[in-house]
Amino acid sequence: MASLTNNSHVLSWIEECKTELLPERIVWIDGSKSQQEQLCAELVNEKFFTPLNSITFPNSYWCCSDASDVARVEERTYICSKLKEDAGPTNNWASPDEMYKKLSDLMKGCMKGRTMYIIPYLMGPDGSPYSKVGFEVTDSKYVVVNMAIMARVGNVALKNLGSTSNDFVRGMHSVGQLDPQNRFICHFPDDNTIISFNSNYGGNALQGKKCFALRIASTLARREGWLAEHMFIVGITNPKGEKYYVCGAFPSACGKTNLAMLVPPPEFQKAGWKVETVGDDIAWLNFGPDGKLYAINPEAGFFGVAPGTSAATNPNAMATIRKNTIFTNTALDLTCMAPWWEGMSDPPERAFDWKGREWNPKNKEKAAHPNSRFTVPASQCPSIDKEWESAGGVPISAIIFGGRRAKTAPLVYEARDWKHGTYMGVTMASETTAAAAGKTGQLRRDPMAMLPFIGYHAGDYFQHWIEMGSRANVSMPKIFHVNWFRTSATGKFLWPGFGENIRVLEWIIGRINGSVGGVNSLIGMLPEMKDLDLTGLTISEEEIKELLSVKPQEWREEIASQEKFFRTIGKKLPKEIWDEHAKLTDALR
Ligand code: GTP
Ligand code: SPV
Ligand code: MN
Repeated sequence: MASLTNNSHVLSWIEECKTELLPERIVWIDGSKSQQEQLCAELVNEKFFTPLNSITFPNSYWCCSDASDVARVEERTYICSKLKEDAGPTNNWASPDEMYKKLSDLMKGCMKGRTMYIIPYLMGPDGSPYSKVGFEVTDSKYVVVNMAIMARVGNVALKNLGSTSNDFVRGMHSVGQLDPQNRFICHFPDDNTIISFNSNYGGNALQGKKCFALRIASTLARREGWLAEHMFIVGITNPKGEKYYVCGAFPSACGKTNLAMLVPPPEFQKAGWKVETVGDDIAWLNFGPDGKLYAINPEAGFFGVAPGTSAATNPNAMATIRKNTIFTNTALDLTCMAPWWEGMSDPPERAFDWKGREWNPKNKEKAAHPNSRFTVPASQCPSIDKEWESAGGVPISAIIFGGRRAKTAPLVYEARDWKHGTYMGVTMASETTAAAAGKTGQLRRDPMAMLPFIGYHAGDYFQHWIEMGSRANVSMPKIFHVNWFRTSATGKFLWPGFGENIRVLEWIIGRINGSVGGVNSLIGMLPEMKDLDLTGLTISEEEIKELLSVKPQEWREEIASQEKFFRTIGKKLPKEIWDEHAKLTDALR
């Protein structure tokens, strides 16, 4: 097949891939609708895709992955920088020479008899100075059709690269035999190269997402003076008609997609509150011409957690996924050929579970995998912001950190300044979820929700955050921390969450424009009960007090645990972070 570009850097790299992988056929992905439809039809013929009801879910498919290949694999994810010191204590490291050798031995000829698809892709809006180009060669049709939703693929990427530039990320991917023992997700930041093998799952295989837009991009961002972050981006309009764009870093499966599509309760809507979506997972933040921070969403689609998504919790997501959507590892409602998952609605009478087995409501096992996902174009979202593809990005007024914590962290609090806010991000902790392989519900440190995604030494990353603040000519966004997941003594969530989170966003906006009060606490500024609009909520005064409480004993345990974490970062932990830690320690004495 004729190549779609005459860029010699691209073509010579493709030749190397061919020589190494020995595919039988080459197909260039051009980004056309007809090619996408053709590939989906082939996946149906191969019985990998099941077409859904063509009236209620047109052009949508259900599929199941290999049962061992359902989440990101952090133990098998490597940062192969030249020096081990540059990968730091939070990443697995291997020397680039060794890892290239190991992978080339493993992958030699792995595409024999297979087709190699070449996916040129653009991360970021067409024509944006902040956008970047990557290529992924893959033998997975599933990866191709998902990448075509998640990124801007084909000719648009080639146009943005141009015919002479060598500035692109090189990505090689093969599903191999899906062998978990030889599964590798490897990043070579010194060469802008990604190689992943033996997985077909989202974050492992769709390289534009975590591999490029976070791990590789974070190394570029450090060098070039910007931030690549695991953040949603939303526009919030208040009753005065003022609009504020806000970013938020919550760990995997901790509520970014839900907040990005938030629908305020009716009274708030009537008053004029509105939330619009720019992105749900990744933000690239650059200083704009006026010195403020501007965010773009490098992605073009949502790869969202299915379980828990319903008309009550996230009506915008439910409306978004009614066409052109791929459902992976959900259940299939056989009565109407629609996807189904726990938390969506009453269980279907007859279904296939995520392993493709007959399932009915008497079955004790879950029908959908807890990390089952939908892949859908962002443009279909009813709440998509009109600026979501703006080349210059949207100006950011606040950054919100948020963890999943049963205790200790209050509903919301505000940092004193950028350094204190950076400390809040560095010391984030959250209970593990099904988005990564391993035990769930374990509290772990997850700085800036980036623990699995920082492409270099975490201490240097924290320093980079501090320096971004020092470099700013105008004031940096205010920083907040939220926790929707605090529980009562009986283990129930105290806060209703979802649409009701607008009440917390209202306080945050009020703090930005100076229209609402708060009270100083050990850990930062907190709202008092009177500062939050709680009308219409059935929640007791005791519960609110509990949600807003800062318990010195819990925070003493917290700082001891933070200190343990700081020791693992070692001497690269910025002095500013130690200083903030010392201030809190003193205050708790
Ligand atoms: P990734 O795509 O993995 O990065 O996840 P995410 O941060 O986008 O998380 P998402 O919004 O998909 O939410 C994950 C899970 O948390 C879902 O099961 C949601 O139903 C649940 N969740 C989201 N927001 C809230 C909330 O405000 N309160 C409660 N209790 N649960 C929530
Ligand atoms: C996450 O795990 O944070 C996700 C899904 O957003 S994945 O693309 O698999 O990384
Ligand atoms: Mn994510």
